Parts: sequence; C-alpha cells; structure tokens
Amino acid sequence: MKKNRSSFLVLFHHPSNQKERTPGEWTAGLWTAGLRPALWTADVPSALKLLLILLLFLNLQCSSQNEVDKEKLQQEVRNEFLHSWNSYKNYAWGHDELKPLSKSYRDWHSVSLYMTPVDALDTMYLMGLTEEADKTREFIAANLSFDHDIYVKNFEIVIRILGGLLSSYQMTGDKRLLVKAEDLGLRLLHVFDSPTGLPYMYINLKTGAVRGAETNPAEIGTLLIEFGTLSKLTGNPRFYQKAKNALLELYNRRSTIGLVGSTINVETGQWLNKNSHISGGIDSYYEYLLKCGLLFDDKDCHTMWKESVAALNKYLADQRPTGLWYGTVDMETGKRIATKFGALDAFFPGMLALSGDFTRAKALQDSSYTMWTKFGIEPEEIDYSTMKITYDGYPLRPEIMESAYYLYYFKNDPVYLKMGKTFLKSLKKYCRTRAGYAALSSVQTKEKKDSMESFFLAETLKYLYLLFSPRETVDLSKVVFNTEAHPIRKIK
Ligand code: DMJ
Repeated sequence: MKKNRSSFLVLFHHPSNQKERTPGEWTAGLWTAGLRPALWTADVPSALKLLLILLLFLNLQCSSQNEVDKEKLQQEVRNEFLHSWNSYKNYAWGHDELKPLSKSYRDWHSVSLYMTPVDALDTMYLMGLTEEADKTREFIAANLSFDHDIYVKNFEIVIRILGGLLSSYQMTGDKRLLVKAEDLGLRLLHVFDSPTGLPYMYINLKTGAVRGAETNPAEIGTLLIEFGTLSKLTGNPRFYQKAKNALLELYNRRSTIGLVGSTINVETGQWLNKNSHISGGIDSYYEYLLKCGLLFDDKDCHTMWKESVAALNKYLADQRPTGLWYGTVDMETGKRIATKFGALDAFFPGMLALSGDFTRAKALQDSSYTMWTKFGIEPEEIDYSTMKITYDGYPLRPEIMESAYYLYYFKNDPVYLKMGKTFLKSLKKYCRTRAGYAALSSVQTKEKKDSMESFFLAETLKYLYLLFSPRETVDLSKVVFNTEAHPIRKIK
C-alpha cells in the first residue's frame, strides 16, 4: 500500500516556486545592478531627475498590479475549496450534493452515492489536505455501496464515481477503493448489451436492466479511460474491450466527411440528429479519442483522434471578426447550421494544446475569455455571430480553467495566470455564498441558483489550483485527466 502511494505522489510534489521575472523585478534589478548610483551622481538637472524617479515609480506600481502571485492565488483557491467542502460537510454530509442557498442537500437517486466526497477526494490529496482526505476515504470505504435497485446514468457514474475511485486508489494504494471500482465496473458492464455494442444510457445497479436506447457520442465515447484503467488494474480485459469496441462502433458510424451527429439509437445504430459540434453531448468523445491514445498508447485512438480533429478544423472551425470559434454543422454535408459556442465548448483549447496545436488553442482560448469577460462570467451558450447570449446561466463549470491550465503548462505564458486570476475573482464575486458556492441561473442578473455540482470541487477548483501550482505538481507525460479531472496514471 505504501509503495503505490509514494510512487504516485512523485507526480504530485510541491517544490518551491521558481519565480519568474516580472517587468517590475527587472526594473528593481536595474537599481541593484548599478543604475541608481549612476543616475544619482550624473550631471542631470533636478527636474529631469524628478521626472525619471516618477516614471520609475509609476513603472513599479504598474508592474506590481499586473504581477500574478501564484503562491498567494494557490492558497486562495485552497481556502475556497475548504470553504465549499466544509459547507458540504455542515449541511449535506452523506448526500450527493450541497444546496448552498437553502443550506440543504440533493441526492440524485433514492440513496446517496456520495457524489461530492468521491468526486472531491483526489483534489484534497492534490491540495495537501491529507488528514481530511484520509477521513473522507475511510468514510467512503466503509459506506459506499452499489447494491441498490436504482437506475443510474452510466456516463455520470463512470466519470465521477468510477474515475474518482480509480484516481484515489492510484494516489493512496487503498485496495478497498479498487474493490469498489471493480464491483461498480462489473455492474455497469451490462450497459454494452445492445445489438450494436453501443452502451445504453441508463442501467439498474442491482439488476443490470438497461434503458435509454437514444443516446449521444459523449455518453458512448467517454468510458475508455476508466474502463481501460480498470482492466489494467484488475487484469480483467473485458472492461477495456467493451469500452473500446463502443468507441470503434461509434467512430465507424461517422459520416463520409469524418463527423458524428448529436443523437444515435444504440439498437439500430441509426443517427437521429445529425447536428455536429464540440459541445455537450459530443465534447468528451473527442477528448477521449485523444487521451486514450496518450494513456494507453492505443494506435486506433491516435488515428481516430487525428482524423476527427482534421474534420473539426475543416468544417466546424469558424474564423470571425470576433475571433476563432467552433460552431455547428450538418455531419453529412458540413453545411453550417448554427453559430453557437458555450461554456462546455471551452474544453477544446485544452485538447488542442494537449495535442500540440498551440495556434488554434491560443486563438480559441482568447475567444472563450472574451465570452467570460463580456458578461463578467461565462454564459452557458452564446451566438458568436452576434455575441448575444442564447442560454443564460452558469453552473460553476470548469472547462475554461481547464484549458487555461493546459496552455500555461505547455507555454508558460503569464497571460493564462491572469486569466485564472480573473476567473477566481468572478467566481468569488458572483457565486460565493455563506455556505459554499452557488451556480447562477442568469449571468446577466447574476441571480444565484440553489446548486453546487460535485464537479465544482472535482474540476473547477482543481484546475484553478493546478494553474497556480508549480508545473511539476502533475506530470502530464505520466498522467491523464479523465473528463471529470480525475488524474489517472499511465500503467506500463
Ligand atoms: C463534468 O461533469 C464533465 O467535465 C463533463 O465532461 C462535462 N460536464 C461537466 C462539467 O461542466
């Protein structure tokens, strides 16, 4: 147990920050490097001396305002995590989610699956909240059970619960988490029992009965990181095979121009909606093509990603005066149907960066940032041809922070730290409550909603924390994040 834990934490150490030189420091450096005495003793008229001193002072002021104190911001994010987590503990302990306005709770089903604790556990370890994490891990190990007669959404349970258990198992070596993950995986396997092998949307955890034949690429294609890792850790190849087969079956139903639609029937394999985009319902299908190639060195995934992203860049990418966007087109013809982009689409700059396409990644992140700053905080969806909101509301989503993290990780450009600072400031200004953080029902009125999704602790605050942390905190050559930000270590 100890061996596993220490080997994983190698990827999560916190060396002291290597300070970058800011313009302010360079100026101050000139003083210590001898400019000051030279200026002071030179034969310069007093008025000019005064002017130079004033300019120097203004420069220092300006620089310190632009400077981003990473360590301070990292601690600030950690404090906000603790504020949210303690509020969950005070008002919703043992339930799936905190309701921050009514100071109560919400369960997704008739019994709790401890969505928030399982989702938040690896964030605590990453933040160094070890004592709290260990207590939470004990609670999960003692209480989490899947032996319930409830229908769950396969996708959500896989990314939040299975992903959370696997990641925390890899971090701690606590076998009890792996046993639970395997139990869950075995219960979920029936989801693939369709005539095509494409998974149904819902499954009964006790009986294995399935329902929901009409589903989408994200729910089909966002399973392989978790199921594949389960195979590697348990030695049972079925998990990998079933999830990989589903991915291939979906990919093989792409159009002749290489795109997938929004809705498909898993029994007939027919497309029911042919709108193609990178938003909710499709987004993480593309994410997993890329990441499964990286995590498992799976050549099929590499090929599927390369061909898919080429089609996305050719048909969905839309360069406008307002910036680069990715809109909606018909999957068969490539004809543009809508000019919509939203909070969920904001994951894509991160994927472009992870795949090495920094030009598009930077441009698209700039567009996402415009969307955030135009309204003070990002709306769920805008029409980028008019820059008007088409879907109000902000459910505390992480994608824009996720992309800032990847871009900063690879490019080390302080502009992404400044973006992060803005995100944190807006979150605190508009979403913070006395009991945790609340979603917004409208980003225009800033009216709050009684909801704090578990991904706020699993993803939003984790990516913000990592953005301000030393680069080495997570080694992206050894670790891949699942779509719920659970770090999964490559297994040889
Ligand atoms: C999370 O559950 C996951 O990131 C998923 O891929 C998309 N939606 C939410 C966050 O916005």
